[in-house]
Amino acid sequence: MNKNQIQEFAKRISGTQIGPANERVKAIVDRILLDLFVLIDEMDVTPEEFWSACSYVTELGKSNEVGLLVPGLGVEHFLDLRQDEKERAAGMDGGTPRTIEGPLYVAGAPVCQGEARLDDDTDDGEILFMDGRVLDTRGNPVAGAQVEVWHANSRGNYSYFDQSQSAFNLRRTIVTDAEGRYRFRSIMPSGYSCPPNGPTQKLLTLLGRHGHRPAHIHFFVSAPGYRTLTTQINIKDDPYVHDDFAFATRDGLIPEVEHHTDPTALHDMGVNRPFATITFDFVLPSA
Ligand code: MBD
Ligand code: FE
Repeated sequence: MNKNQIQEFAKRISGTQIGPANERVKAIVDRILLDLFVLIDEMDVTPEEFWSACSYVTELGKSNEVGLLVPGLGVEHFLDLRQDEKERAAGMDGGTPRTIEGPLYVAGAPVCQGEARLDDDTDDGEILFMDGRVLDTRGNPVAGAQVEVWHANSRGNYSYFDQSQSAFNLRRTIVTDAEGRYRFRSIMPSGYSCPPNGPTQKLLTLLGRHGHRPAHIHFFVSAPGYRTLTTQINIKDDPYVHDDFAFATRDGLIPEVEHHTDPTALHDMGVNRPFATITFDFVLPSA
């Protein structure tokens, strides 16, 4: 088929409207179909290939992995890059870099004032103490900000999705104190890997790719009058820190990690095994 015939065909499909449409939805669907027809034609996609792709999408949905493939294909990071660009153009940039939410947030975690313990004491991974402040772009503390934090356990699994963990394990909302401070005790996360037999890993393998993320901790940081920040920090020592299948690692999101083994340090922190510390401030631009 030539390009004209394909365009005429796409117009015919688009022209079958018999009542009011949602114009935005219609414009997007029309465009997707035109691009799909062109792709099928130019790449000579066979019916077998096409139906195999349909089965794949069905399997992706049934396995609840749409939200996993989207970051894996770089699409979620692409949305971040566009958001950054829009904010730069509007002169609303600055602050801690945003990065993808991913598919594993769960609303409704317990709310704590100033500090929290995130783990339920069943994980024997390295103890982690993290602290810092929420600041505005002038460096003033933001008191009463909400720091929502969630991360994987030492096996790389998230509570709720991993039913062997207690409810809201490694998930809390911490409200900053008068100096804008938050702090928590938890367990050092391990990196996440896509389910090895799931559809996301299946496609990644066809693309010659791995499905690993470096160890990371997610945050939503919000306060009235400020732009809500969705971000993550990455754990510096992780071999995948610059090789994330979800493309979420960014400069400014890889804090130093200190590992403490000295008995005096353990005693001072009231723990009986080695621990790590991370300090990280979040900077929120005004809304
Ligand atoms: C994760 O933990 C994650 O953060 C993303 C983006 C994708 C898969 C698992
Ligand atoms: Fe994650």
